Amino acid sequence: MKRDQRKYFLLFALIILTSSYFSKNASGTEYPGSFVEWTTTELILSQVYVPNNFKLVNVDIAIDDAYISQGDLTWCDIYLISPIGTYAYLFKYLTLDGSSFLNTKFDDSASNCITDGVPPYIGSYRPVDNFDIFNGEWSNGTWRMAIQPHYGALGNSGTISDWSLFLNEPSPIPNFQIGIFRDISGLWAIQDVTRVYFGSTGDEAVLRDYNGDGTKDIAVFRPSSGLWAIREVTRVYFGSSIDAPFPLDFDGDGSCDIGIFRESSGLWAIRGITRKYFGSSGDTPVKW
Ligand SMILES: [Ca+2]
Ligand SMILES: [Ca+2]
Ligand SMILES: [Ca+2]
Repeated sequence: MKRDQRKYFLLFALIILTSSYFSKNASGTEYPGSFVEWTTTELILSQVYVPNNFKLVNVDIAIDDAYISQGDLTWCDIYLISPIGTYAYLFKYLTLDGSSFLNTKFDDSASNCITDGVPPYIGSYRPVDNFDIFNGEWSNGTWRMAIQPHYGALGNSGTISDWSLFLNEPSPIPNFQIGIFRDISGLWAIQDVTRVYFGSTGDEAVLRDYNGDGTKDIAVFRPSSGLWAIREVTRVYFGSSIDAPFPLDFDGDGSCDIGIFRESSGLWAIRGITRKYFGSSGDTPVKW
């Protein structure tokens, strides 16, 4: 390759590498900002409207392409303003060098601050103010990126042709159903799942998956007789009125095993698996 060709090849490789690095590090939902251009020292506000509404847990900004007149990045402040007016500086004037940003991301979790970078600031950098100040606010509304050119710059002009806000919402809470067992009537009511009668007064609810089919089985332990009644699965006698039921998948085969803890002697008895002594009178069995 000729020298020029090699130069372009290396530049091309660098672009590929940085863009793949960048896309791997982008997180959250992207809200692209619009083209911004300025030619004076007036404050510029570039707006981006976020239609979704969620509680913020992470805010990042990407400026993929910006050019500011010769060397005038030094003479700019850029800050982000949330819909309710909270603001955080990406950087302040007299702290950066050069004229451009290229695939620059402002992210609190980056290891280097933007003021430690070199033009054109490729990669992820921490803003000078932490963006976590926005966390807990609602996302919906008009966000603004404020650009304040300062007097003293050579040209006081610039463009930001590609920038985006990235917002993360909290991870959804895993689905689970709540329910009750009313022993006086034997009612099981599991919200949005089922309503059945099984068991009677004095029974203890021991809802588990006893047959390993992935669905919990409605089940009771009757201390007066040591009965384990597992609906549509089995009925066995194991334990007595001095025992606390302690059903658990002790052997790890995916189905819950019938077991008891006898507090008076510290006996653990797991049906078909083991009997051992651990603990004594007054103790409560726990699962590690
Ligand atoms: Ca972040
Ligand atoms: Ca089951
Ligand atoms: Ca098991």
